[in-house]
Formats: sequence, structure tokens, C-alpha cells
Amino acid sequence: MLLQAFIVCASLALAFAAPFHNYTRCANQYNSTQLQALEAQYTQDLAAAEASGSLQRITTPSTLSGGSSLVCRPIQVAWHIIYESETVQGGYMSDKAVQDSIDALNGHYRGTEFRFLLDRTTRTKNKTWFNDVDGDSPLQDDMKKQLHVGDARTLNVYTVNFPTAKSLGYAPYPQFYAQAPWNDGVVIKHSSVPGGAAVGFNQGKTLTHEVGHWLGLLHVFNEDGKCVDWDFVSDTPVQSTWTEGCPTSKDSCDGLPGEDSIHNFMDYSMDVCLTEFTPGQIARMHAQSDLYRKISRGFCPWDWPFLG
Ligand SMILES: *[C@@H]1O[C@H](CO)[C@@H](O)[C@H](O)[C@H]1NC(C)=O
Ligand SMILES: *[C@@H]1O[C@H](CO)[C@@H](O)[C@H](O)[C@H]1NC(C)=O
Ligand SMILES: *[C@@H]1O[C@H](CO)[C@@H](O)[C@H](O)[C@H]1NC(C)=O
Ligand SMILES: [Ca+2]
Ligand SMILES: [Ca+2]
Ligand SMILES: [Zn+2]
Repeated sequence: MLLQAFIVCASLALAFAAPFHNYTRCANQYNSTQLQALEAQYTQDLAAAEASGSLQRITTPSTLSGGSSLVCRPIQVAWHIIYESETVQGGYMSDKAVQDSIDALNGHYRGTEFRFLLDRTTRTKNKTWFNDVDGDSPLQDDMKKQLHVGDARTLNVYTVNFPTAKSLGYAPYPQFYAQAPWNDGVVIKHSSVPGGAAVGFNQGKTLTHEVGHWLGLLHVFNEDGKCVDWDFVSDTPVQSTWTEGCPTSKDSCDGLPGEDSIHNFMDYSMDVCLTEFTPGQIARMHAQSDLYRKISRGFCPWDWPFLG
């Protein structure tokens, strides 16, 4: 049952040749039937919330004199470092490395109203968790049950090494919060953070991608290899394959309008290639967070990151 509460982004690397790199961003284990059921639930939950008026957003005016008129949705981050030794290779992260990750995340979400603010950092020396936690392992349940903090508005991030060398991360959908609050956090490979050892995948964009799932986004490509929309977002063109490396252009469904979203954070291209969310994806993240996470929406205090 709990397995259903994940988008498990395990390695699919064996299924294809990877000429450009050694990593696979993540893989959604849901099939299209399951995703359509989830989408039906989302549509139904949204309609019910709108009908009952419970979707009304909490808007708080800034109490700071320097507050701007820009709107922010603050997300408190609890960053959990799992390590096996007090070295970068052993998974240890300095306060600066954590803040660099938060800064990168804010930069990547610049086009949205979300602002990520580090609330706390925890450090746990646990060789078993560091090396063996994976999306479908009971160890990840142990880890999260012990470390998860906050509520649906809190982003819990766990950095581990993963047993599969090529896997970079996995994340839950917002809909699953009610079912298992302790499970509501994204898990990423420690070396995918900015400046980490995962060459080609070390600008922090794995976290950006997983947080996209955490805020309700699906992959831009069809995971069954079909030219059929997969992500329920109308401004990402239909795409039948994920992208590797960073091609100059790609059109996997050339009979359908639009080229592949090779620069979209929800594709699998290398970090250097990923630069954008579309307006449709941003609207979906805002709507899903209103519905399932109740993230407050108010004016941005002057000292919050990446205004303007
Ligand atoms: C989708 O996955 C569910 C759960 O694993 C399974 O019961 C169902 O048969 C699958 N459907 C398709 C079309 O593969
Ligand atoms: C380390 O992980 C094991 C396996 O889940 C668990 O039993 C143990 O309590 C953990 N130790 C710490 C210090 O968290
Ligand atoms: C990819 O893996 C090979 C073999 O494990 C290794 O020698 C190489 O350094 C890796 N390349 C990168 C970019 O990490
Ligand atoms: Ca689409
Ligand atoms: Ca096309
Ligand atoms: Zn993914």
C-alpha cells in the first residue's frame, strides 16, 4: 500500500544505452491507468474544494516596512543529511553546502511564487540508511518516520547515496500527504547537489525536478513511449521519449505540434540543459499546493530570496 504513495524514481538505466552520462534522473513507476485515476481524484478534489469555498487562499499582508507587492508562497525546508563519514564523499554536508542548494532551488523556481527558506538542518550518521535507502525499501520508512518534521507545507529533503549507483532521486505526490504524512519528503543523491560529484548532474536540478513532483508535476514525456499527453499540462508538447544529454533539438512526436521540452526541469536532460517550467506547469504547481499543501500566499518580505 505504501508503495502506492510514491513516485519512485529508480534507475531505468539498464533499459537503454546512456551515451552522454552515467545517471538517470528518476523514473515514475505509475502506469497511465494509475495516473489517470490520480488525475481524476485531483479534478474531483479541486471541484469539491471550489464548491465548498475551502480553497480560499490565505493572504497575509507583509509586516515588514520594506515588503514588496510581489506575491510569495513560502515553503519551509527541513534538510536531513544522512552520512556514513564526516567527508563530502561520505555524504556529509556543511551548512554552506545546504544553503547553496536552497539558493539554487530558489533560482530555478524564480518564475513561480514559491520561495524556499531553510528552517532546519539535521545530520544523522547511519551507514545503512546512507547506502541502502531506496524508494521501495522499508529502510526509507524507518528513516522518514524518525526524521520527518512539520506538516504538508514543509519540504523535507533527505540526502543519501542509494544502492543503485545511477539513481538520483524520488518524490511523492501532494495527494498522498493525507495517507502517510511521515512519507511526504523528497530523497536525492547527495552528490547531485551544486558542486557535487555527480558530473553532469551536479547543479542541484535533481532536487528541482523532485520538488516539481512534490508540487504536483509529472514528467513531460510519455513513459509508455506513446505520442499521448502524459502530464495533464497543455503547454508542454506531447513527447514520447525522455531526453539524454543536451541535444540542440528533439521532436519525438513529429506528427504533433511542438518540439520536445528538452530544457524543461521535468525532462531527464543533463543539469546544464534544464532551465524552465512552463506557465501551465507553474499554474498546476500553484493549484496543487493550494489544494493539498495549503501553502500560504502573501506579500514577499524584502529580504526573501530572488525577488524581481
Ligand atoms: C497499472 O498498475 C496497476 C498496479 O500495479 C495494475 O493493477 C494495472 O494492471 C496496471 N495497468 C496497466 C494498464 O498496465
Ligand atoms: C540506522 O538505521 C537502522 C536501520 O533502519 C536503524 O535501526 C537505526 O536506528 C538507525 N540509527 C540511527 C542512529 O538513526
Ligand atoms: C561513468 O562511469 C564510468 C565507469 O563506472 C567511470 O569511469 C566514469 O568516470 C563515469 N563518468 C562520469 C562522468 O561520472
Ligand atoms: Ca503536456
Ligand atoms: Ca512534436
Ligand atoms: Zn521524475
